[in-house]
Amino acid sequence: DSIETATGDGKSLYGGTVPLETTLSGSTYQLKDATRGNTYTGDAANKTDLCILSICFSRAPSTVFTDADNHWGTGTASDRASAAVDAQYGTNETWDYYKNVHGRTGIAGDGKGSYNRVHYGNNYNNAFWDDNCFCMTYGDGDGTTFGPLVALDVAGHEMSHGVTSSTAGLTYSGESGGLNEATSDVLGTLVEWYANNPSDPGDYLIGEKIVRSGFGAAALRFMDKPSKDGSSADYWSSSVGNLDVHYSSGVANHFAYLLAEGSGPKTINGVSYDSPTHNGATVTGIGRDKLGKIWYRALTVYMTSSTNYAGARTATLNAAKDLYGNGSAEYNAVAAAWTAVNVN
Ligand code: ASN
Ligand code: ZN
Ligand code: CA
Repeated sequence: DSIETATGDGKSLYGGTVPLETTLSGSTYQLKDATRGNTYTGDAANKTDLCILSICFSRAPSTVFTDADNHWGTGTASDRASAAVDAQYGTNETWDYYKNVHGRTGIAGDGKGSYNRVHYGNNYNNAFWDDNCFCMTYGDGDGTTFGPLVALDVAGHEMSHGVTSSTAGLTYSGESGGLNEATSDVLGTLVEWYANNPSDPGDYLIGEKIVRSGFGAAALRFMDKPSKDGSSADYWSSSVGNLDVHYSSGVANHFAYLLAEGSGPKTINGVSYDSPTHNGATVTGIGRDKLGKIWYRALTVYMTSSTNYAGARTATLNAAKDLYGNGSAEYNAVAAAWTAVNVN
């Protein structure tokens, strides 16, 4: 059979109708993108992996989605292909963000694509990146607390765990674990902004598309004021490393928001933020693009597996020095934003 690349489209759950690069094999289209390292999306058929630590005795399938006319999904969860459209779109935007903004081709930077599995397990309320399969896995959610976990910021968050693994390798506990989680929140959020999708516009909320009324909050996490989730830290203290990594991340998420947008009230894309600061410090924002440049360089050049919050301050200052110069407005803003979250 002949194999060729084709351009189709899909009706997603969260991002409207999106373009998709697919593979025509004989007379059947596959949800597989040769322009992005053969990244594909498969159906896990509601099965789960059986793994103990990183050794897997069996794995849920990843049967590639196929379609007859290259128009994928219906935009509703009644159709198994719709979540697949979101997942494939999420890998596209994440691939494009890293390639076009940071010059990084693929999660590992080697041009290699990853793959996605959707419909993992039953009512599964999570999504995760796995370095071993170099793949993404998405649950459908239980419908009460979470819907299908295939939103753009979740895709960007999870795949950024793969980037962290192949660069700084931040250990997933203590302060380095918080920095690992924050790296995924910051870069996942920048993927969402990069995609510029009117159905899922950029914001500083994590998971706003996937939470349902039973969750009891508008999002999983809030970068402008992390304590809004009831558990995350707004400021560094000597005990922050004892928190779960999804809560110790708050300090760096807060830093990132302040560095991009500055302190004080602000409404962006219809969402209101009011970021507090330690001891009432003020920060003048330098914008999202420079935040991304500084964080990515800090992650890939200066951070190591054991970097803590004090080390993150130094790493981002070094990155800002390289990119914009010692004593530049950007360098000074990095210092001010860390001081504003009590990292001195
Ligand atoms: N969704 C979770 C996260 O990325 C799963 C995990 O890998 N810890 O933080
Ligand atoms: Zn994470
Ligand atoms: Ca978001």
